[in-house]
Amino acid sequence: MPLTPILLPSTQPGRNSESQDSQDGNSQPSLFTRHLGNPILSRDRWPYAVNSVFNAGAVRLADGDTLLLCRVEDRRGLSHLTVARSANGVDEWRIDATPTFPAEPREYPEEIWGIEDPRITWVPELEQYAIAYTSFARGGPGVSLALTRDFRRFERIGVIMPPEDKDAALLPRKIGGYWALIHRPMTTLGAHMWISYSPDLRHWGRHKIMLEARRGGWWDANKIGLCSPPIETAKGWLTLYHGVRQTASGSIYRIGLALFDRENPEICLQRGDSWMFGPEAAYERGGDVKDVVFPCGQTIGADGDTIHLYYGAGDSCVALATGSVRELLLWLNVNSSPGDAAAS
Ligand code: BMA
Repeated sequence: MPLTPILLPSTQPGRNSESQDSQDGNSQPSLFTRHLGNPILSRDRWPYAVNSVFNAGAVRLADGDTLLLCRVEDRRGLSHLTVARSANGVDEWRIDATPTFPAEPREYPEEIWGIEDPRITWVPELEQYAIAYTSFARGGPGVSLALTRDFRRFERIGVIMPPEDKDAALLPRKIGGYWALIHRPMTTLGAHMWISYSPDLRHWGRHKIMLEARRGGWWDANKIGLCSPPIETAKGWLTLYHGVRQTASGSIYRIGLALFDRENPEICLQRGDSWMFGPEAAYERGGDVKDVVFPCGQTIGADGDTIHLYYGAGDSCVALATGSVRELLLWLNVNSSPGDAAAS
C-alpha cells in the first residue's frame, strides 16, 4: 500500500536556512526549489502525438514508484488522462502507450469535451485511490469521481458536483463520519473553495465555503481553487491553493498556503498573506497559457517531510519543485493572518 504518513512536524527550525531568513513573504528564493531538469515531462517524450502534457495528479505506489496521472491535451484540444511511472519520480518515465483513462462520452455525456486536472487521494478505508477530476461538457466543467486500485481498471462514480465546478479532491478519511470533498463551484458569490460531505461518495450535501477569494488588489482576489490534495499534519490540513490575478495582459496563477483544522476542516487556522510560489521560469512564463503554475499532486519523501510538488507549467508541460512540510508550517506562523481575517 502507498506511503501516506500522518506528518508530525517538529517545532525545530527547518533545514533550509534560506527560507528562515526570508520570512517577510516577499523575499526570494521561494519555499520550493525547482528541479534543474525541469520540465520533467512534456509532449516531446510522449509515446503518441499530443499537444501538451500538464496538471498531473501524483501518488507514490507501494512498490516505491511515483505515478503521475497526467492531463494530456490531444490535437483536437480535448483532454484525457495518461499514467507515467518512474522509480525516482524525476526521470526515466514509463508512459502508457495509449490513453490510460480516456473520456467516455457515450456512457458519460458529461465528458464530451474531455477530462482534466485529476487529484488523487489514497483512501485506506476503501483500499482504493479516489480520483477527482474535471469533466467538461456543454454545461461547463463539473467534478467527477472515479476509484481505482491499480490505475488500469477504473470504477466511475460519475458527476458528483454539477457545473460549474472544478479543482476538487477527496480527503483521505471521513470527518465526523462523512467523506469530505473540497471543490470550487462558481456561484453568484464568486469563485471560492467549498467543502461538502457525503455518506457514500455519491450523495453530497452540507455545502460550506471553507476559504474565500480575497478582494481588491490581493494576489488571490476574486478567484481561488484547491491545488494538490491537502496534506494531513499534526497541526492541521496543510493546503496549497491557487489564486488567479487578472491583469490587462491575462491571468497569473500563483500558489498560496492555508492550514485547516484536522477534525473540522471548515475552520481555517492560518492563511498566508503572500503567495509562496509563482511563475518565474521560462517554461512557466511561456507555453500555451502563459504565467501558470498549477500543481495537482505531490508525494511525500521517506523522511515524512520532503514534498515533491508536481505542477503544470504554462498549460504545456509537467515540472517538479521540492519543499518541506516543516518549513511551510513555520512560514505560515510568521506570514499569515488568522483564519480568513484578511479576506476583505
Ligand atoms: C484553470 C484550469 C486549469 C488550467 C488553468 C490555466 O481554470 O482550467 O486546467 O491549467 O486554468 O489555464
